[in-house]
Amino acid sequence: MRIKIINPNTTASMTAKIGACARSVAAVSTEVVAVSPGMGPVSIESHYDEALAVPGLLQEIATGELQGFDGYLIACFGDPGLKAARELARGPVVGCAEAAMHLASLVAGRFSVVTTLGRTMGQAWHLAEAYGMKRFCANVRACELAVLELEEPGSRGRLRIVDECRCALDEDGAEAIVLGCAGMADLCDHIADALGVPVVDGVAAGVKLLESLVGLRLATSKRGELARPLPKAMTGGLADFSLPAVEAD
Ligand code: 2AL
Repeated sequence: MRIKIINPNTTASMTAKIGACARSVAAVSTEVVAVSPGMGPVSIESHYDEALAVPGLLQEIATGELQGFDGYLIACFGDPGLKAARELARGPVVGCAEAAMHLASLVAGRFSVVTTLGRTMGQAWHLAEAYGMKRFCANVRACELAVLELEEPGSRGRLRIVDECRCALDEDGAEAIVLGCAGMADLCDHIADALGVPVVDGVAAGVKLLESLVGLRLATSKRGELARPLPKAMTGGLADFSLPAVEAD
């Protein structure tokens, strides 16, 4: 199967890291293509960044449909544009927060999310609520690290994240950790080894969920809410996003 991982921020080094982590867990028969959109924020750590990441992300879904991908992973912990992406795609689309939270809920009574900046904690709580995962979520914690600090070799980031994860176990009663940024994917094994509890990275979780869904031939339902959006003109700078009428099969 062929899966397309879209890092909705435009930082190439993070996309390469996400692709490598995804390939390290993917089955040998799974082809993983990791991309960033051609436009958008270099990192996503506010609602404004999320909103502006979505058009480029949707372009990647639209081209992915022409390229024949079997499924898509949105590799940003805010899961930006997830429902809109599902409307465009025939195959399954998984967000890395929803993948990580669901898998964590299968291996622990309660998990804590450890994320980057404190200002992104609200979105993590919002997603936990929206996904029905709030009752498994002991806490959401921030390391006060900017996303792009994760890209700096030798930054204080790794130590800071391990410390915060340890506090989650000691203070929240968490039994597992959910990593709250796709840019933390490469730290997963190190943190799991250091702490001795399940540590769930949304990139790896998303790849394995997509392999399950595609393997079971479970595609996005095109009946109702997630049907293709209605044919419609978009105007101004969004003209390229106009949707023509599609011929009936
Ligand atoms: C993220 C993420 O996963 N990628 C990004 O640019 N921002 N999320 C986060 N909470 O920092």
